[in-house]
Amino acid sequence: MATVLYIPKRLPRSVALGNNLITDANNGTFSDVLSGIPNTSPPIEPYPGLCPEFVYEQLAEGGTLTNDTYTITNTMADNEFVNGGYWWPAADRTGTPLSSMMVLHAVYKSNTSFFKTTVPVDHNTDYLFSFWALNLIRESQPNPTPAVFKLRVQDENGGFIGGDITIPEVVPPTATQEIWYQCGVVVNSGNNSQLTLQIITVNPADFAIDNVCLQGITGEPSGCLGPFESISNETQTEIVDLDLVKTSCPYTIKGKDICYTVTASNNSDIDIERLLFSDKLPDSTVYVPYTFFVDGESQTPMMADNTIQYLLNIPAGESVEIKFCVRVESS
Ligand SMILES: [Ca+2]
Repeated sequence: MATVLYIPKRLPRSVALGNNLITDANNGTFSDVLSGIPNTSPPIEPYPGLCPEFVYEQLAEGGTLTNDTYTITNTMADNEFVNGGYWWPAADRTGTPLSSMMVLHAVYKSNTSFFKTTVPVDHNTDYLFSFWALNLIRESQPNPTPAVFKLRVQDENGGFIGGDITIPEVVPPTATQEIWYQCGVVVNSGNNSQLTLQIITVNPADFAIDNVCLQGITGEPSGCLGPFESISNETQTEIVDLDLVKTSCPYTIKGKDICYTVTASNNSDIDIERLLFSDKLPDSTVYVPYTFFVDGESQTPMMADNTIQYLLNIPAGESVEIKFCVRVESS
């Protein structure tokens, strides 16, 4: 039987990051909007064109957002969503009312772009695109959903470069407190002198984002994209070295089920947390419920577009074994 080997996505272990090249939305910080006025937002869309696929809505004092809208505000606290226990109260990434954030009520709208910006770049250079995200939905709510993002890249002529790039970090609904997570992915500029970047929300979710950033990275040439450790400060990041090996076992085919074993090895000396395992299932197959195991423990993966997804924690130098089965659909 065929053994599928995934070529590991390798990035330098340690790289230096340049300045933020994004200038829209006040360098991706939203910090020039209504500083000092909590729980409200401007009556007029402050950054026209930034979020073309959602309707801008003013957040009035004590008010909430209607479906499929977004707003720019410095705090999300004293309103019906928060007071009703659906959303976390939240301040922007700086934790002060002196800067704002983008808040999206997107729980009824998935696979939609919500942040679009065009940035000048150097040719054939690796860039780290990153942003901070907070899942507004409390885990105690019915069907809390993780926020999952992709990055869409267009060249200077408007042509799309490859497919949407899944951002490895998934932002889960949280149980005891609101949490901002930094998310991002590395892209190479190729022969382009500018790139148009869009963040896509994949799952239905309500979330806030802040501090959107595109930074050149220097270090060993990688020319690729892949998982990396969240940045701990503005200038340095650690990037992990990860191997993925996937096999299908010829002895576990029962009827029309095919079972896979995936081993993810963390070859670095950094513990990996919340790494998104993502595997698109073969055509004409579906995931067999209750067959997903991580290191022998039954777990429930996420499914989107027939892609199986699960968040992994892999200590430094260790491996995690994932098993699951798919069923060939009868034609
Ligand atoms: Ca901000």
